[in-house]
Amino acid sequence: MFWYHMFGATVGSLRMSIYDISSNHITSMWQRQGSQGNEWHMAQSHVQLTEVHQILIEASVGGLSGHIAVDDLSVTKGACAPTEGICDFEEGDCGWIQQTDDDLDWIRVSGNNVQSKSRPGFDHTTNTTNGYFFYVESAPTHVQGHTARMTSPLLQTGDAKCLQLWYYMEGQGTGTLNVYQQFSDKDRPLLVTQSGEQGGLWRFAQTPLTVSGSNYRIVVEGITGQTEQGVIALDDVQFSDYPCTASGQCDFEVNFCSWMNLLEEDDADWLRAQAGTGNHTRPSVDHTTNTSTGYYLYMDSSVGTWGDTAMILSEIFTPDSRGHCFTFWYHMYGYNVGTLKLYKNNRYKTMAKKNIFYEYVHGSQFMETILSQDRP
Ligand SMILES: [Ca+2]
Ligand SMILES: [Ca+2]
Ligand SMILES: [Ca+2]
Ligand SMILES: [Ca+2]
Repeated sequence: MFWYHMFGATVGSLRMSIYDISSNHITSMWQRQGSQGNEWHMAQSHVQLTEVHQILIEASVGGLSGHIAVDDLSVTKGACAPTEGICDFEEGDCGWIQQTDDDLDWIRVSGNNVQSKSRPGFDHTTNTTNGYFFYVESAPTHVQGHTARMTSPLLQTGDAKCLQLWYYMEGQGTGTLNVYQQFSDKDRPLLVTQSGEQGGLWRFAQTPLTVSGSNYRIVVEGITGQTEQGVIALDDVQFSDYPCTASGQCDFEVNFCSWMNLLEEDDADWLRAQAGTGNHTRPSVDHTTNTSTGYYLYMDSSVGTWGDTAMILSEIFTPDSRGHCFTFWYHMYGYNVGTLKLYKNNRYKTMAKKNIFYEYVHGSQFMETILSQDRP
């Protein structure tokens, strides 16, 4: 276990590996890339090796701006203490049970023992090929519409207000992921549903849980699609005491909500920081609280080269016949400040094929726009 602090526009990456002394072999156990916020985070990894080994902590520099710090490293015997309310599937199935009245099972695997071509190479927790997740694979005896269901341990109504999870759906003809809240009295509302290819990255989903009624289990259902290439995977399921934030909404006071920095497609990261900690070109108060203690996201344009980009990506919004209104507040100030762009991205395509939806160059007033339908 150790604590780490990674912050900056071009912060680079941090990796923990196991070095097997006798075979000279290095195995990655945990990895983070890009800014992780201006705060300390804990990382832990359960290492089970029979050979004598050492732990390597490796930082690589991403550019001119940023730092990586580690502190309070410790090694204790036995498994890591579970974090309450979170199941990362690293130590086991967390008491989730495979159903037998269906066609297939969810299988707990790590990236390096999945055979299927379309697959998450990395899990979401550790970001390495050694981290575990659950997935449904329909090959080799593919039949469209076959289901795999697994259920959570029994939960007391009101224990959790929000269910958060990360899913991965990739491959031509990927099927459907459904998440239900199955009450003891047979009522079974559908909480989350996604179908088809979702762009080959871990996606965030969250849903409010009904807090009255009988006790319940969460049911996660994978349904195979048109072809055997499709894969559906699940990781980092969390039951939260706090209500879910509204879909797409974020004031950045606590974290990034469901927004995430892109790591491969751009040059730098958006940084989340307290207003009062900045230099003269950053706003001295945030918009939510109008105080210097409020938080916002910013891009540090004083580093890097002209034309560098930093992108954050939202969760997926389901089409609505009335459309969606997307509203945000922005502040652009300074000499040669650059450009702020808003894109509507078709989730079936890569970011390289994104459509420019709205572009604004300079100013600091309120901006409001209507997002059109995003049907495949
Ligand atoms: Ca995991
Ligand atoms: Ca089954
Ligand atoms: Ca704020
Ligand atoms: Ca980035």
